[in-house]
Amino acid sequence: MVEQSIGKSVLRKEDKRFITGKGNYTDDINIRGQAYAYFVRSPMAHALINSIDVTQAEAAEDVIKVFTGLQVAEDGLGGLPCGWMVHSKDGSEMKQPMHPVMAGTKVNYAGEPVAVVIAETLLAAKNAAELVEVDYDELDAVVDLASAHSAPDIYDDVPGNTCYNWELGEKEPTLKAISEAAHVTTIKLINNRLIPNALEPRAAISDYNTGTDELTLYTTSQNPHMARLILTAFVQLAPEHKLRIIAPDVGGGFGSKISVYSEETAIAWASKKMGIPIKWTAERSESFLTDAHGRDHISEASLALDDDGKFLALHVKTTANMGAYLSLFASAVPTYLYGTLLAGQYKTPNIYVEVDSVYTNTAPVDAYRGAGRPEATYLLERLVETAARDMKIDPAELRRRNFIQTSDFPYQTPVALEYDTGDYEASLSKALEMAGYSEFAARKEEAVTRGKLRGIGFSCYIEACGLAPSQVAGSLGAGVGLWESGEVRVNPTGSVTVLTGSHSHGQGHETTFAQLVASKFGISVDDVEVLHGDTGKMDFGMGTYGSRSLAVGGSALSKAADKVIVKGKKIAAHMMQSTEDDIEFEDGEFKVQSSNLSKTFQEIAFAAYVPHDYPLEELEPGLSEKAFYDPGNFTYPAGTHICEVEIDPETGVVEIVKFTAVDDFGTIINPMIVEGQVHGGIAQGIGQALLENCVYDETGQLLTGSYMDYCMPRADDLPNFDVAMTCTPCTHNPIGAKGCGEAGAIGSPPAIINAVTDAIGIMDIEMPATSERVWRAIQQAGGA
Ligand code: MCN
Repeated sequence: MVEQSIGKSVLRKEDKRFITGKGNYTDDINIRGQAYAYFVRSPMAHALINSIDVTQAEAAEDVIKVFTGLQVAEDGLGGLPCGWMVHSKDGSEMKQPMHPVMAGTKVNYAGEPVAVVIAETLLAAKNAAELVEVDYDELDAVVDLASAHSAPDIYDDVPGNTCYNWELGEKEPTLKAISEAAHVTTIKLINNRLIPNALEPRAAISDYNTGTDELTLYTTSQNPHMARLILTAFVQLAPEHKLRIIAPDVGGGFGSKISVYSEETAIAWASKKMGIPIKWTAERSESFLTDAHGRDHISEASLALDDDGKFLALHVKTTANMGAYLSLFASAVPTYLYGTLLAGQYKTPNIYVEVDSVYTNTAPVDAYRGAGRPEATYLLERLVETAARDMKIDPAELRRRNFIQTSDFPYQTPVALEYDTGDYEASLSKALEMAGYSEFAARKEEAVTRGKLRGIGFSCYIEACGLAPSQVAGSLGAGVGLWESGEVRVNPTGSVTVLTGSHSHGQGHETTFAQLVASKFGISVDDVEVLHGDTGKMDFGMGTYGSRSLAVGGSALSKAADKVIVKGKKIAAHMMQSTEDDIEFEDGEFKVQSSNLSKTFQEIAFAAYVPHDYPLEELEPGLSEKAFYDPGNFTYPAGTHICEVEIDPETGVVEIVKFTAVDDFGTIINPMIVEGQVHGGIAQGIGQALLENCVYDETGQLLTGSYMDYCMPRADDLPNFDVAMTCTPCTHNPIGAKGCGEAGAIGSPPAIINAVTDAIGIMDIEMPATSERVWRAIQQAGGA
C-alpha cells in the first residue's frame, strides 16, 4: 500500500529541473532562423505622434523590417481589450479608450511601444531602434491621482478622465448610522503603487508555419487559453484553432502575466506576416516601464461604533488609478475584488463604498498579488486599529467583539459575498499565543532600556479567492467564465498523466496536483506527471490567478479522478464476476466487498488498454477522463497576522523582530508548499509596507525604473516567520481547500504599519514606511 500523501510536505517535483538549470523558460527556446524584435518606446508620457520615419532604421545592417503602430492597426489588428465590464452609479458603462497594440497617433504613457524593429540579431535590432525618428508634440501629462479629474482630459471621449464611478452597499442607512453614532473614526490613506518584479521578465517567441497556417506563440503567460481567446476573438490575430499558445516554465507572475501585452501580440503578428520566427525578451528596464503595476489607491474611510465598540457602519470612498489604458482585469480590481471585501471578518451591518477610477498618463495598473483584497484589508485593518486606539480598547479585543461567529455561517455580508465557513476567533487566539502578546508590555519596556521603540500591530484579514462561480462573475461584468478543466489519463501500466487548465509559475502544482491525484488512486506521487500551459495539449482552461488553482483546477482533477474510479469499478466488476455496486475502491485496490477478491489499480489500467477480457459491449476501452468544474462560491481564507517591530529612533530603521501568521486555508495538500506561499506573500507585504514604491515625476517619467531606485525586500530585511494553520474546510469544493497564494501579501501590510505606528505612538504613516519617513514621524511626534 502506498502511503497517502495529502497533508504531507512532499518535496517539490519540479525543483530538480529548476535547481539543476534544466528549466525551460521562454527565453531558453530558440527556433532555427529566428529574428529578434526590439521595441521603440515613447520617451514621453503624453504626446501626439506627428510622424515616424523608419527609413534609416530599415536600411541598417541586418535589419529585416520595421513596423509602426499605424501599420499594425491598418492591417486590421484590434485593440487589447479589458475583460470585465463595470458600470457607474448611473448605470452607464465604464469608459474604455482603445488600447492599440502599438501607439499610432498618440502616446499615453512613457514606455508605450510605437514601433518594432525586426533584425537578424538583437544587437542590430537595438541599434536600429535608435535610428527610428519619431516626431512628437508633447502634451501635459496627467500624473497625480488626487487631481486627475480636474486635469486636462487624456481622451476626448473620457470626460474628467473618469473610467467609472462605482458604488456598492446601502448609502442612506450607512450615512445615517455614521451621523448618529456615539463614536466615529475616520482615516485617509494611500495604498502605494507597486511594480511586480517577477524574477523572469516577460518574453515571447512566435513561429508561423506557412505550410499548415499554424501560428505558435511561446509566451510568459499565467493563462495561455485566455490569451489565445483574446488574440483570436478580440485582436483577430489568427483563427483560434490555428493559434497555439505555449506558456512553458514561467518564473513568477504575481498577476503581471495575466494580461495580453503589446509585445507578444506585435511579434506574433509580425511573425505571421513575414513567415519567420521572432523572439523578444524584455530587459528589466522595460519590465519596470510596461509590466502592469499594482495597487495605487487614495481612500478616506469612516467607521461608526457604539459605546461598547460594536461596529455600526462603514463608509469608504476610494480613488483608484487605472493608468493609461484598461488592462485585462483592471476594472475588477478596485471594485469586485475590493469593495466586496470590506466587511472583513466583522459583522458591520451597514457598508457603503464608492470607487472613482481614473486614467492617468502612467503604465496600466492591474492585478498584483492579492489584487484589490490587500487594498481592502489595509484600509479596514488600519481603520479598526485606529478606532481601537481612539477608543482605548485593546485592538485584539475590539476585533473579537465584532467577529462573525462560527454559528453565523453561512454569513451574508452587506457587500454581496456569502462567506461559507471560518473561525476567526481560533486564528486570533492562536496567533496571540504564538506572538506572546501577554508579555509584549515587558518586551517594550526592555527595548526602551536599549534605546529602541517597540510596537505591535494586528491584521485579521479575509479574502475571497478560488475565482469563481461563472454565473456570479458573469452577472458582475466578467467577459469570461471562471471554471477550470482537468484531465486524468491513466496509462496502461498504471502511471498517470494529468493535464490541467491551471498554470504553475512557482506555486508547485506539479507536486500538489500529483499528490491530489496519487492519493485518489492510492499510487505513488512519482507515478503522476502533471502537464500544463499548452493550448495544443490540454482542454481550454482559465489559468492561474486569484488563488484559484487548487480550489477550482484541483477540484476539476478530483472530479475527473472520480470518473476514472467509477469506470475502473465497472471493469473490476466484470473481471471478478461481481457487480459494480459490490466493488469498493480503497488503498489502490478494487475489492469485491462480498469476497476477498481484488484487483490493483494497475491491473485495471492494463485491462482497460489490453481489453482481452473486457466488457466491450458496455464499456469503451481506455481509462482517461475529463472534468470541467465551476465552483458554487468563492473560497474565503482568513487569518490573523501579528507583527512586532523595533525602531531605532536615531535612524528610523524598522526591524521586524517577530512576525506571526495563523491562516485558515481549509484542507491543506502540502504544508511545506503552503508555508512557502505564505512566506513569499509576507515578503511581498513587507516590501509594500516598508520598502517598495513606484514613483513618477510630474511629467510622467518613471523615477523608480531600476533596482537602484525601486527597493525590493532582500533576505536580511525579513525575519523568520512563525506560521501556523487552523482549519475550517471549504464547504463547497470536493477537496475542502481554500486558496493560499495571496494571503501573505493581503494580511501582512496593515499588521506592519499598525506595529510601526504603535511603536512611534502615532496614528498614521504612509507606506512604504522607509527609515526617512519613520525618522521624520519620530521627530514630529516629539522625538524618541
Ligand atoms: N495549496 C495546498 N493546500 C491548500 C491551498 C493551496 O497545498 N489548501 C497549494 C496548491 O496546490 C498550490 C499552491 O499551494 O500548489 C498555491 O495554491 P493556490 O492558493 O490555489 O494558488 P494558485 O496556485 O492559484 O496560485 C496563484 C497565486 C497568486 S493569485 C499569485 S499572484 C501568486 C501566488 O499564487 N503568484 C506567485 N504565488 C506565487 N508563487 C510564486 N512562486 N510565483 C508567483 O508568481
